[in-house]
Amino acid sequence: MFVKKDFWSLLCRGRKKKIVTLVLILLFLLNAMFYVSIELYNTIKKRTNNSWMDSLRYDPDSYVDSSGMRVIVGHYVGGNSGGNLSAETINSNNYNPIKGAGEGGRPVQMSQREIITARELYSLHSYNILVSDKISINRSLPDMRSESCKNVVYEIENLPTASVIIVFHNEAWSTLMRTVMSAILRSPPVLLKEIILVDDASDRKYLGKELEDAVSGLDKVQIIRSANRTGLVGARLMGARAATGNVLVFLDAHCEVTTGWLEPLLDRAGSDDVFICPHIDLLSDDTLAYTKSIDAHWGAFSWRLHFRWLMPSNEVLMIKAKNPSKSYPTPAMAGGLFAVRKSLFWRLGGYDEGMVIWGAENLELSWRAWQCGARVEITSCSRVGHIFRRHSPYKYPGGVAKVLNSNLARAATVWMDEWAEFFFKFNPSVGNIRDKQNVAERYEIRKNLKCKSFKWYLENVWPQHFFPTDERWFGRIKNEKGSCLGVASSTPGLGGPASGVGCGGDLDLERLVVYTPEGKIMADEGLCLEQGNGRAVWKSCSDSKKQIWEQSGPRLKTVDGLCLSVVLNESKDGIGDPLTSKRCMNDDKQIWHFERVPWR
Ligand code: LR7
Ligand code: MN
Repeated sequence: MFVKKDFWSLLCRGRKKKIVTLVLILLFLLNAMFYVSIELYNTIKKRTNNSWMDSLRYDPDSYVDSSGMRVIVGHYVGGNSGGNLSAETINSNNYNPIKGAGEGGRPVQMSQREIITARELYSLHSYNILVSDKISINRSLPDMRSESCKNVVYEIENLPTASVIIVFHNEAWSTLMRTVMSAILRSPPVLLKEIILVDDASDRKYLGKELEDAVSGLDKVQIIRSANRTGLVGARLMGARAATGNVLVFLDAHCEVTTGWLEPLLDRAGSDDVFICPHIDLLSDDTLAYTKSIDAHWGAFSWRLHFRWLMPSNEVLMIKAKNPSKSYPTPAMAGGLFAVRKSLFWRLGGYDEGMVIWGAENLELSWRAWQCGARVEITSCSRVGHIFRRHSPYKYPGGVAKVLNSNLARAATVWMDEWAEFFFKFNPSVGNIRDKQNVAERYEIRKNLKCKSFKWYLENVWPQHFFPTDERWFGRIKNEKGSCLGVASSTPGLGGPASGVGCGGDLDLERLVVYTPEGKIMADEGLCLEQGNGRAVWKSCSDSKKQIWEQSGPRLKTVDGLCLSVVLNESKDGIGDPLTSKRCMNDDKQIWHFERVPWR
């Protein structure tokens, strides 16, 4: 047997042994140094290649979809709230407005030196605080309303009054105050009953006395403080309990409202059982420029219950074209910006107090509203800018996943019926904790209000949805050659050219599709397989005939009678190879196997 001792005796004896050991150690050290320097070189190279904003901007959950619609993050990766910044930096307010900066909603440019500082400070709030601090809290903004909105005349004396509720946790002083000032400057005084700031246990020093001093001169503004970090639901409920106006108007703490924002909200909230949302424009996280967001959008959600902006239904597009100042329905709201009659808010059960910190309350509220007899709508006549952040800057006690999953589990359990089973089945990390949620009180609300089913919601509020149902086939569609239909993982939700993908397991949502009775092949994120010019593509589902695939034995035929085919390039199985429709032939590449997977 060859043991360690033999090895050494083979190599050397006595003094020689010491020399060999030394040489070995030296070699090891040299090797280690070599690797460290390679790593260092790579990091430096990476840094110089990407501009700093690029590296910060990357987020697989936010993208522009094929129709040009910006699909927004509904799912967060926690940030590092300041990283290595000193306590002094974190706790100080450096608001120092420069005359003219950001006026009219224009972008603020920085010098080379400022860019470096801005980069260091970015993680504090996940937006450019240096730029925010240069812009006056009273800055002017453009009027983004359509002409028809500007022409609507409201009888101010007949509108209900508003309590504006702004909750915050460690928000920047300048963005918070700009939210407040924009509301004061642009709301008819008779309609603005009060502005309630709810501090969700912030620990930044400048949000203490300095904030109190700032608002003490503003007679309608008050601050309520939560002793413990509760999250936005708990904080909003504190605000709602203190409110004395007729209508509750919620805003995030990094918004800026524009001319005429309040009247359409109050008009609609006052006259119907509706949660009415403004049209949300974009405040750049980099330059704080006010940018118009795409006109035709509504809110919905993906199979994993991530909030998404999508193209609205044709009916809604028609309403908008015919009467641009009319509010229109949306399956779900983004969550932060909306108005509702105080009495309706409480009658429908306020919020689920079991929801902590962040997330899922917007879906829960949207489902509850629709299923229990109210509506959720958007009015494009009320325009509010909001800073979209790519990362959450604050801490999630217990971890992001735990917080988000428990909120999602609560919402799904109470409102989604069979689709809760679908969600839990394919998201086992949430399914595993469903039984830990005590939602008895929320069930009670559903029962007492005689709320409708989730099936009703899907069929009536969002008939364009892309979820599986009992009438729709669900599973894997696998080519004879071995690859499956699915959206390539590098472009989830983005659409684009369709290729064969690896088939994955039964829980692999990326490789599972819905096949509807009318012949649409739907993937998650509202993508449908469409025959484009010379190539099949994944595109936002629409009424286009090019999205119809008729099943004919083991073949999938377009309306023109062509057969869906995988175009083998280098591979034998078609993984990564293009899909397109071709003249039907006796060819394995056109043979598809339908492997059903139970959806719940
Ligand atoms: O623990 C917390 N306590 C708080 O008070 C966590 C947050 N907050 C405050 C926070 O300071 C902010 O003012 O709650 C507000 C919302 O938090 P954001 O700005 O981090 O949320 P968001 O804008 O990224 O996320 C959207 O989805 C959330 C789901 O829980 C909320 O519903 C947000 O209000 C909502 N924002 C919008 O709808 C604005 C439009 C953007 C979109 C999509
Ligand atoms: Mn926000």
